[in-house]
Amino acid sequence: MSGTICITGASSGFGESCARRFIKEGKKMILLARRLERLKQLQEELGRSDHIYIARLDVRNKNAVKSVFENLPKEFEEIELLINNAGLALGLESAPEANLDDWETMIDTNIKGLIYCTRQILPGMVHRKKGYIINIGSTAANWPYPGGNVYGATKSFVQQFSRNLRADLLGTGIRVTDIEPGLAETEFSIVRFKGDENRASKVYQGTQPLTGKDIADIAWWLFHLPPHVNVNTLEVMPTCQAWGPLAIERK
Ligand code: NDP
Ligand code: 8X3
Repeated sequence: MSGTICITGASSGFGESCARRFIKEGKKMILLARRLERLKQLQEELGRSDHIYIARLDVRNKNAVKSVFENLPKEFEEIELLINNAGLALGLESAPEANLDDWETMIDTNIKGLIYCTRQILPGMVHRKKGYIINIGSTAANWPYPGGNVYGATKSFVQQFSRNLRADLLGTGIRVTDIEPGLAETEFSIVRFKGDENRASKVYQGTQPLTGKDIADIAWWLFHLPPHVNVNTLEVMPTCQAWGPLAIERK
């Protein structure tokens, strides 16, 4: 089958699981992340090196994003599915104490990196009148929590950008979905807590969180829905997660 599947942030978590899920499609795949060694290992393990193009990419670097997509080998050029997954949370401090550099990194990665990749692949998709963009948002876009401040706000951007893409792409046949996962065990919390694995593991203690495979299965299912069906937003939590009451300050 023709068409290439491109996954950003494929070196761990959801992105890596999507690579493992989508390799079974027999399609070509582009796997991008900063940790090239991880991508090489994954490419070797998946055993289809002729089908998999890997490249080191920091999505925050606009010129690097342009260069990667403009210099793809010819046989990988026709991207049919872009999974905009690269992203991160940094810190859980409340706004007055949060690190401004962390805030900027989240904005640069989750918002700017995502729009750079999207803008780069859109003209080709529009030209071919075929394509699917799956953005990885978060429940944090919908449900504020203490310390979520800028992370949640970046995911609200992803949600609204996804909807606005739908508005702009009407008539092109291109589909857009924002998958919004809740608690999921990946390297997410290790990154959030800057390598503190003990603190990260406590986030999942006593729970059955979502896994990378769960999200990959959902992405795969979305991709295989008939072309006339567009799921706009798909919010998913583990069964062990739900909403709490609104917080009230009592004197
Ligand atoms: P992981 O930390 O396991 O994976 C994050 C991936 O993003 C890695 O492959 C990492 O690769 C990549 N990445 C981070 N920064 C950059 C960058 N500047 N350029 C390129 N790639 C980058 O976490 P998850 O799999 O959980 O996270 C994937 C997405 O899912 C994120 O957008 C996250 O916000 C979202 N999400 C996660 C949830 C969770 O609870 N786990 C829930 C809801 C959403 P590398 O470091 O090699 O560059
Ligand atoms: C990740 C889920 O609840 O840590 O997006 O924000 S949460």
